[in-house]
Amino acid sequence: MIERTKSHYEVIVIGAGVAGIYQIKLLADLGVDATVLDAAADLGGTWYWNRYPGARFDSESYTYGFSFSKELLDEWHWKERFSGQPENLRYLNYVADKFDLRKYMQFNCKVESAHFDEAKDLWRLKVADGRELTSRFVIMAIGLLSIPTPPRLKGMEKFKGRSFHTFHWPQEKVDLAGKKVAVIGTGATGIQVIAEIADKVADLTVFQRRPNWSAPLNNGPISDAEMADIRARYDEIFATCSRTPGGFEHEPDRRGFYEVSREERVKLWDRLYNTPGFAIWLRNFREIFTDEKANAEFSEYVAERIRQRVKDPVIAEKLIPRDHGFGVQRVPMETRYFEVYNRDNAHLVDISETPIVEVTETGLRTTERDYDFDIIVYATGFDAITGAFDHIDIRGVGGTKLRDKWSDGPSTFLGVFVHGFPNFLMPSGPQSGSASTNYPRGIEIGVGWCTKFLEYMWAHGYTRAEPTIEAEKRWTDHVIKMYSTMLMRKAKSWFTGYNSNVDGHEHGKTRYFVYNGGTPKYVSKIKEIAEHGYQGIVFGSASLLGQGRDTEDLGEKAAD
Ligand code: NA7
Repeated sequence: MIERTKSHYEVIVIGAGVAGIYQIKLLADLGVDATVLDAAADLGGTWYWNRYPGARFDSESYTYGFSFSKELLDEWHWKERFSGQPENLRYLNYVADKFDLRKYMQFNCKVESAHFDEAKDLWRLKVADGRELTSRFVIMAIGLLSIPTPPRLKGMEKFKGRSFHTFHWPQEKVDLAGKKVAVIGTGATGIQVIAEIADKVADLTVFQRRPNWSAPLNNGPISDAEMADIRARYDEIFATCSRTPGGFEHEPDRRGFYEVSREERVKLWDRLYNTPGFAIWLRNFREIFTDEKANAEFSEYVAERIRQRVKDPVIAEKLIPRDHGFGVQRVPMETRYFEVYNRDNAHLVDISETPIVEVTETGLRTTERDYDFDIIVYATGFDAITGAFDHIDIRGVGGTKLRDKWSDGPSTFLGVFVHGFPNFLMPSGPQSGSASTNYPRGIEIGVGWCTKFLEYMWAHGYTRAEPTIEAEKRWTDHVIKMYSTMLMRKAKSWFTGYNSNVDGHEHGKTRYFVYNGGTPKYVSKIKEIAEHGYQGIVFGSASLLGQGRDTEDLGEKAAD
């Protein structure tokens, strides 16, 4: 266990999830004096917190694991094509233990503030346990969806039963047998939890504000023989992931939507509906993402599938989205979700018609009636992407608060750096390609690149680095430009910063969170920047600290 009396490190990594684990592995390999701080009682990030029934990958398990160690790849047997939370957390623990990384980690360490000390080129961090730590560099590995947002309903504190956001699903077993349960929210999380618990509770009522497009996950076990085959093909699998836009094995159909007949299109969709994972989204025609008419035709195909699966036609229509087409929001993957509504113990309440008015001592009150429950589950999403940054008091040069700088949405250079916040790195930051891809595939790219960047700084004796405002503006403009052709730009989704439970995140104010250019394009851009001496970054050296700063601007080149 790490010495808690030590107060200075060369690098402090915030977050011990997938990104933090890989980041500390690379720093440990280099012998860098580094630590990882995490607010949780143990490692795992997303997979530590989200313990709700049904929590599992939508990424093929074997594309989600780390690729950096052949030995690890040979040792680990994924048991399911889309592995569940308990196994995923075991995996991350296995990795940390195998590479002896736990000794660099400090848990129950909530970072409350991080202020840059301009005189010393240092970050000063305050931890909730009262300690003050300093480091030359801070690496933000704080996750994309780590600030849960319960609804802001009147009377929530009055409820006498149990209630929790899915992110805070209790660690001990929750006895669902014989219970009357409410689930509010039908995003990726709600859809997973609803399908998993429907046959385990006495009575389930789903409160749906807007339905989501969703399609079968097509999960299944991975046998020993299949795992042996996957192991033999790992190089090929990761090579495919690195050339596809989303970091998956799924490649878009290269044929033009309008070049093939309707019959051909339906043939492809029939196949994709039964193909595992995001195939239905990412192996589809590319026009689905950009062309209203193509998107509408495919959405109607999926609507028909829903009608076929739900017996009550009135309920079926309520489960079909009307305000957005398929795939413009994050597509939840489901396992017999629609069949839940054929069960006698399951009920759907459309709260766009009869909104929830308040939480009562015994349940929920809508404009229509009262409902009694033993358990209320809030599957109401997250303050996505920038939320975790906003929850730390981060101040850069001149005391500027990151929260203020990003109040209308993030602006970054490469999704990695922020002007005015030197020595502050985000391996999967907003607007980075690393954040908008099969997460660990993006993480390995982002963390690897940031580590090389630090090595460059150490090799040159630099103690300070930040992007120019011009470089940041060019990158942010490039990110915004890429939204112009995407139907998703109009969506009411966390992709665009929408969250009705967070002030300022109402619909209509798009936040440019996501890099839409795909992994290969992102990688070629960040590689080029590195090969040209990190153009757009201003470096400084501490050698003259106190006697005036020695800075070196290595020139500029268009980021896009
Ligand atoms: P999402 O996708 O943001 O979904 C949240 C759901 O909760 C969605 O159906 C919302 O309805 C609903 N919601 C949110 N606030 C309320 C209130 N106040 N009242 C009623 N209903 C509400 O979050 P998830 O956790 O499902 O998924 C997040 C990501 O986790 C997912 O994309 C994966 O990457 C993993 P709305 O659509 O806003 O009307």
